[in-house]
Amino acid sequence: MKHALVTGITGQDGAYLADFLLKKGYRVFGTYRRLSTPNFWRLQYLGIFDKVELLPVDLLDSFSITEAIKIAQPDEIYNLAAMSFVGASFEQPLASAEITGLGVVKFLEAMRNIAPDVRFYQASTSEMYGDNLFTEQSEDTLFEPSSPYAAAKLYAHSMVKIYRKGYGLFACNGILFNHESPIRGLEFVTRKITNAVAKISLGLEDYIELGNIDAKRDWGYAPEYVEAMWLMLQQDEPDDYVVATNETHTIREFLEVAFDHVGLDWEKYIRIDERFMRPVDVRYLKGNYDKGREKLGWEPLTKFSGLAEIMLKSDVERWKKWVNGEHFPWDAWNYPNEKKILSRKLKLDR
Ligand code: NAP
Ligand code: F7E
Repeated sequence: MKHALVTGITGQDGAYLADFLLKKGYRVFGTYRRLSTPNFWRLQYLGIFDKVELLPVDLLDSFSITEAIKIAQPDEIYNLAAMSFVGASFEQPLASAEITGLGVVKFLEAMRNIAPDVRFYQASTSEMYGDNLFTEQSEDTLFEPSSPYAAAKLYAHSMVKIYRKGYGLFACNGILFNHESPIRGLEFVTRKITNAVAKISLGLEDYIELGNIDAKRDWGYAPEYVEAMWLMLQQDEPDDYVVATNETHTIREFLEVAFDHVGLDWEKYIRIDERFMRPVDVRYLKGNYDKGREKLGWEPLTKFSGLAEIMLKSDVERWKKWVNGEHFPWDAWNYPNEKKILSRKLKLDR
């Protein structure tokens, strides 16, 4: 039986990947951070909490990484752990560098020393392209990061290539464009919108506050993207691949589609708030995944409006259950309104 070690198993991709690998017959080890309040709700939501084995790892602690590799004895490592919210990386640039950048090198070094035959997947990102282009992006496009998150990811991406070339490690970068789902974190714009639209449609909220709704993103469906991660590690040679849909849409369009599903006019429920604007934003992302299609045989099936529908239906269903007093593993009911969080942008109004 193959062993997989998945970092960040409590996150969106970690949970879907664990589910995918279990169905493929893997023994799945997942790393989690010790928190004062456990956050295994995604694993519970997918019904796999009892099927995975958990190991305590913090990417700030290289000994915990080495120990996890020794215990799990993996054939494949999927490094999905990161501080993944771009907005927060402007608030915590040093933590971004330490966790999202240096954390990856701790894995590569551990592999070089004690597990050189393990196959390694690194969660790279379309954010690395930055805000310099208005044409679609491929594996050959220049990177020009526009956030501490993207800069840290580009460092990690480069180190994966260096260890692959220099030490012969089987290490791949998946340059994934935005991918969403009903278990996406609530602060990301798609889920922020579907969660709020569900509440508005049930009379539980009045409006949504957003930042730059003209930004364009290439949004796909997360359960399909984790298969591409796995496919990369099944090839004869390690390489880097773009995973995307090759479509791009504004946040404005996402609002239209989401509100359409509940029969409301989006423009009546939106407030643009300067506090949700980023110091630098990425305005245009559209991924060319020709290489992945040809070499991995991977193709996205769920596109923009189908994705919005899946997310919205699920949020409406959950809030209806909540109104009826039902309890189940879910994040939104105890999530603080973002206005509660004071930060550089979201500071006190006086
Ligand atoms: P996510 O839901 O935010 O999950 C991130 C995971 O990383 C969580 O399990 C989190 O643990 C863990 N983590 C954070 N800091 C850590 C630390 N110091 N030590 C150990 N674990 C830590 O993100 P996602 O959407 O699943 O994304 C997975 C990966 O793909 C990330 O690396 C992200 O940057 C990258 N990526 C995502 C997208 C996308 O559109 N989703 C696109 C391209 C690349 P807690 O639960 O304890 O916080
Ligand atoms: O923002 C704009 C915001 O936070 C998308 C991560 O998974 O994908 C994700 O990063 C766009 C940006 O995702 C709000 O300014 C407007 O232009 O959903 P997001 P992201 O920054 O693209 C990449 C590929 C990753 O790798 C990351 O880990 O939406 N936007 N108003 C807003 N965004 C948020 N979050 N909240 C707003 O109110």
